[in-house]
Amino acid sequence: MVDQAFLQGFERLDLEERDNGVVVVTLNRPEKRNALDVLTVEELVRFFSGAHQAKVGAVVLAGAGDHFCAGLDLVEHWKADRSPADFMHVCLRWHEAFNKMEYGGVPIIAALKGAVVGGGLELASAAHVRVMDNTTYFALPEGQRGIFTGGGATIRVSDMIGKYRMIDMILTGRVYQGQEAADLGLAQYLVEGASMDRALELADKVAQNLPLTNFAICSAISHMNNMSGLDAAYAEAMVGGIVNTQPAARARLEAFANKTAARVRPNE
Ligand code: 1HE
Repeated sequence: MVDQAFLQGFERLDLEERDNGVVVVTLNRPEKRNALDVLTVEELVRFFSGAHQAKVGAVVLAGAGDHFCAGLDLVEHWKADRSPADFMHVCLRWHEAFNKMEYGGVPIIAALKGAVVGGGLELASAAHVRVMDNTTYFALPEGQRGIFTGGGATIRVSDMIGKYRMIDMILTGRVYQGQEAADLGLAQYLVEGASMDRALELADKVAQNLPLTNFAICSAISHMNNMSGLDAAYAEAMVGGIVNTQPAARARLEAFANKTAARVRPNE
């Protein structure tokens, strides 16, 4: 059961608890295409900093309306006429939110539709699983807007599609959609229906894994990717030592040994 007090008091995020501790987190400013203003980013920091402690089993991250997220709130940024130091601190709060997402240990499935652009793509890239549908399109319009990335695209988008494809996206404003986008790695799933339906199915499934196992998958792998191979192997042994001997796993292992657990079969 998710801590109910934790789910209260959010203005920009709509939070809805489902079965198995799944929480649907919806960016809720469709009239501005869910552009990321300061308050939204602060609420993302708050939610993802506390989600594990609050016993959130998995998150579906979505946007209200036709678009997932239009990126940085360009109007707020223009009106604020920020100094370099001010904007550096804005970016650091984005990183705080997105790092809490990637390293926080709670599985995040992004349900992508419509525009996933600029900071919206940076937000999506901090999720562990991305589901797109036929309305979804990806772009980095920063080059055309006279700005640069600031929310981790240089790291995570490069990681997903390769440095030179990311450079091309921001340099030329190239838009990716459909099968080509999925083939490049911008999403792991491309579905015919609504991305939300598949994201909910996936979240429900992963929320039934043991929480410590999910914590390791959604935290340790990212940390290990930042290490040398030698150090990552050592860290993997340590994490494996803890997770693979957890008492809660014994019943699952016993079910396999007793031939009552489901076997792994190819898809029909
Ligand atoms: C916004 C924003 C925004 C919409 N900041 N207000 N991101 C971009 O360059 C993408 C900018 N947005 C768009 O290209 C389009 O709005 C969309 C393709 C996402 C949607 O188009 P559409 O026709 O449905 O909506 P619209 O008429 O363009 O916008 C509707 C309203 O949302 C309008 O406000 P209104 O008060 O005039 O009704 C828009 O101003 C508002 N809106 N997008 C602020 N982004 C840490 S660095 C990250 C750097 C970046 O993210 S750069 C990429 C910025």
